[in-house]
Amino acid sequence: MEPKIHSGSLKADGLRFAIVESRWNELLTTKLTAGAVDALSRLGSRNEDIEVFKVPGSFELPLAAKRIAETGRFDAVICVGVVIRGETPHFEYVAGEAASGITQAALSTNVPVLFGIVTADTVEQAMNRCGIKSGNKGFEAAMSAVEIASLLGQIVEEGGTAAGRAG
Ligand code: DLZ
Repeated sequence: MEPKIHSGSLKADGLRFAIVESRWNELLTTKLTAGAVDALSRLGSRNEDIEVFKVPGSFELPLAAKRIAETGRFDAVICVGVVIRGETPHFEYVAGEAASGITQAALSTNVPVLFGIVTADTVEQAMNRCGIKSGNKGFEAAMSAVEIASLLGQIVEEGGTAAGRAG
């Protein structure tokens, strides 16, 4: 018998999403938010099921994401920000703490919190990753948000625990 495989679908209808947007490098972060909204809409989300929260900088993303996740109103929280090494003397702190804080926010709330932060060496590199030329990290994070929210929705406790079945 083949193992049962669970994987998330790319259907966003019926799911609710929060986008947390850093205002630092706002010309670019608004493009990430637009990319995320575009992805969610293409996957079936309605605008009334998407809310955007703005924070001052990427360092503030994790706390806001955690509080938003704790409300229980959203199936996933998508964080978007842009941190540019050449312009940020304490780049490692801002980018590193944002990354580990986002992980903690997800693990402590059991709500997916997505990393849609562009970390780049230069403004030009950052622009390229915000949809100015091709890829958009907000779009990618939103796609992942739909998939992981769908997968988590499939994980239900069936037939007791493994320990219980083992007797
Ligand atoms: C202070 C700062 C700097 C220098 N650079 C960035 C950046 O490139 N991207 C970003 O999102 N935020 C930056 N910040 C702001 C910090 O994230 C934070 O908002 C402040 O340090 C206040 O806590």
